[in-house]
Amino acid sequence: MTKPSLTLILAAPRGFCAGVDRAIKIVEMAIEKWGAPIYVRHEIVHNKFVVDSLREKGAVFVEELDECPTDRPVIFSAHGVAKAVPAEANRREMIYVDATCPLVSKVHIEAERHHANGLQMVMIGHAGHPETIGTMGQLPEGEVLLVETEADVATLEPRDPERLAFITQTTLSVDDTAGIVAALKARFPAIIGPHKEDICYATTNRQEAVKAIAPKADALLVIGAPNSSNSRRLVEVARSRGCDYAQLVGRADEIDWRALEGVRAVGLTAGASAPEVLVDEVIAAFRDRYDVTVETVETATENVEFKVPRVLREPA
Ligand code: 0JX
Ligand code: SF4
Repeated sequence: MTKPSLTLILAAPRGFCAGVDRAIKIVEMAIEKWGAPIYVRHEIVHNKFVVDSLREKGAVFVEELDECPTDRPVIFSAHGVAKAVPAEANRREMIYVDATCPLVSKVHIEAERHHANGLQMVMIGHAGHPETIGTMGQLPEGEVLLVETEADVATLEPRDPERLAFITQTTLSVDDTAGIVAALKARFPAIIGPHKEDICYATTNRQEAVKAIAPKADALLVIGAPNSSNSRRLVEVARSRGCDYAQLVGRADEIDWRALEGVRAVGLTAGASAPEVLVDEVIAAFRDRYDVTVETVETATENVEFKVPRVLREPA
C-alpha cells in the first residue's frame, strides 16, 4: 500500500539550550566524580526522558532538601532556587552544586542590585513555577510583587510607585510580556528594568522559529513536557499564528494520529528541555505512516555554551 505524502517542517533552532546542556552535564559529572547516588533537588530540567535517563545513571530526584541525606552531594536544578536553599545546605554542611542557568542567575543578580538601591521589584512570571519561586526568593518576603497578566498590573499596590523595578521569568511569551511591560510603564512611568525583558535567547529564538513555520503548517507538534513553561509557550505561539491544531507531545507514542488525518504539512519543534533523540523518534514515527519530506526552516543560529562549575572540572 502506498503511503500518503506529508511534509514535516522542522523548526530551527529547537530543543536543548545552553543552560539545559550544562545542567545535565553537571549531574553526569557529579555522578562520575562522587559516584551514585547523587541527589537532585527538583527535575534537573522539565523532561521525563532526561530525568529517567539520569535516574538510571544514579541520580535521585527529590523536591526538597530535607529529603536528601546530609552525606551525599545535591544539585539544584536549572530553574534556580531561593536563597534559603543553599543557606540550608550550608547549615546542614552538605556538598552542593548549583546547576541554575547563568541566564537565570543574571536575573537573580539584577533583583539584588535593584533591592540594594532601595527599589521594590515587580516580577513578571507564572505563580508556582520553580524559576519564579527561586527568583522571588532572592529577596526578603514582600520585596517582589508578582504579576502574571496585564490585568494584574491594575491591582498592584507598591510601597512607592516612584521606586520600582521589574524583572521577568526567562521562558515567557515574548509577545504577552511586551504587553505586560507596556502596562507597567503606563501605570508606573518611573519603573526601571532591562532593555526589553529577561526572556533568554533560547526562548526568543524558539518562539521566532515557530512563528515562521506555523503559517505553513496544517498542524504543529511541540515535543516537551506539560510542566515545561518554555515548551507550553511554543504551543501558544503556534496557535496565535493561525495553526489551530498545535499540541504538546512528550514523545512519539503521545501523537494523536487520528487528529492528524488529512493533514499535508506538519510543523515540528522541541522545547529547550527536550532532547533531539525524541525529535528523531517522532520523525521515524511519521515515516512509518507517511511518505515524508523533511524541510527545515532556520530563523537563527546559536553558538552559546556555558562552562560547568569549577568543582566538577577539577580532577577528582
Ligand atoms: O519550565 P521551564 O521552561 O522553565 O523549564 P524547562 O522545560 O526545564 O527548560 C529548561 C530550563 C529553563 C530554565 O530557564
Ligand atoms: Fe537558560 Fe534560557 Fe535555557 Fe532557561 S531556557 S536554561 S534561561 S538558556
